[in-house]
Amino acid sequence: MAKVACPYCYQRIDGAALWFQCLGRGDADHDGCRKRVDDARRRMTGFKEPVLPTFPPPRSQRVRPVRLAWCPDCRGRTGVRACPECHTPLPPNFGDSFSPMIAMFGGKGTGKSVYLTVLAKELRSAHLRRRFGADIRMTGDRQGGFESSREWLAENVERMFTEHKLLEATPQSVDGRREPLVFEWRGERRRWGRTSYRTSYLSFHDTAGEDVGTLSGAQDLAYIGAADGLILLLDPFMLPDARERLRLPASAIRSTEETMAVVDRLTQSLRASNGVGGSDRISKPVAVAFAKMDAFFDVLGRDHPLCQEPRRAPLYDERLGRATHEQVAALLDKWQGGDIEQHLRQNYRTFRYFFVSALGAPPDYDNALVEGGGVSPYRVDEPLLWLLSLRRFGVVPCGRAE
Ligand SMILES: Nc1nc2c(ncn2[C@@H]2O[C@H](COP(=O)(O)OP(=O)(O)O)[C@@H](O)[C@H]2O)c(=O)[nH]1
Ligand SMILES: [Mg+2]
Ligand SMILES: [Zn+2]
Ligand SMILES: [Zn+2]
Repeated sequence: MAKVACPYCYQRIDGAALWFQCLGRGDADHDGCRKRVDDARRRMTGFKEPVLPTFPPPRSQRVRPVRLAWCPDCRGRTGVRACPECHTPLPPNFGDSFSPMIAMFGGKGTGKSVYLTVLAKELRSAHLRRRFGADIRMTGDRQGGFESSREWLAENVERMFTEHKLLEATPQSVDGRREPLVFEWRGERRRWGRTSYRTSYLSFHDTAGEDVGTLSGAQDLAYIGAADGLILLLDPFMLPDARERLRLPASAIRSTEETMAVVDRLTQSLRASNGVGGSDRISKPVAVAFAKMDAFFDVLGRDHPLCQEPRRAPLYDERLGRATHEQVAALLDKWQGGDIEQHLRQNYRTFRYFFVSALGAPPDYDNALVEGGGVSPYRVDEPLLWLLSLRRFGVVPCGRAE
């Protein structure tokens, strides 16, 4: 049976044997179940609120998949599916087919929280949905029990887009960890005159990044290991040659780890969690996104192709993507980042560079404020669109924009 990664706990689970979650309705003779804290869910995902109980599918499920089940305690009917490991409710259709998961990785101070806020806001806005005719949802938009991730996002958006303040450093989670933000992207795929639907899950786990330099925790390892594709966010300010060109204030330097060390940490995590030997290259595709690139607009000059916002077509523009990759590779080479390129080539079968800026302009680093015109994200969706356009995901069409 199809093993899929749970986007909440990152365990590989059998998509055909998902559990059910009681709706607490009971029947004519029984009171409905009540909510209580689920220890497995708390331990595995950090979710602490009381929730309705979950239960395994009836035995007949093994012979013929069922969509509905009756709660063994209150006899109420339910069609809500849940992860057998962490008991988190899963979106309808989860596990029906290949449900690849995409994850994000980066060192402390790289801009992960800022990037995640901006990307999540774009994913929730209408324009990506319209552009791709896709069904994109954040889990929790139609299910209860995800208030904490929604609140996290709403607070960050308010802070950055309205109050024009940068985020405080992500606090280290005290009791377990915070739940990831999970999006479901359902796209139409047309091949040989037939239309089918493909779904991918984006699970963004905003690490505090405190354990820089170490393989931080089993959870992080499981997260990286479960992902079918990755966005690796890198801080260009940690490339010494690039930093020198920019004359940045000291307050702009937020990372402590060399870019190469972050890349190497990802490689080691992937090798460890997936058992890829040293002589094989890693097959998971990695979108290598350089963040904060607004800092280079002036250095490169506005005529530089990287500084021009591409047209938005209803597909991932493969030709433009390749050109961007080459242009970033050339910059990296100029900034003595050749070891990064070499490492990626030696360790990964599929990777591509991206030039992104979540803020769209340099902030007031000293006062942690977004400058002037406010947040105007620059090419932040491209790493994700590339991954989703790869044949193995097939969620976003790939081609050439006219
Ligand atoms: N120039 C520029 N700086 C950014 C951008 N995003 C983040 N930063 C800077 O990086 C700092 C850390 O960002 P944050 O998202 O908190 O990093 P995290 O530790 O990876 O979560 C911010 O306070 C900003 O100074 C960006 O798009 N452009
Ligand atoms: Mg953070
Ligand atoms: Zn789970
Ligand atoms: Zn019940």
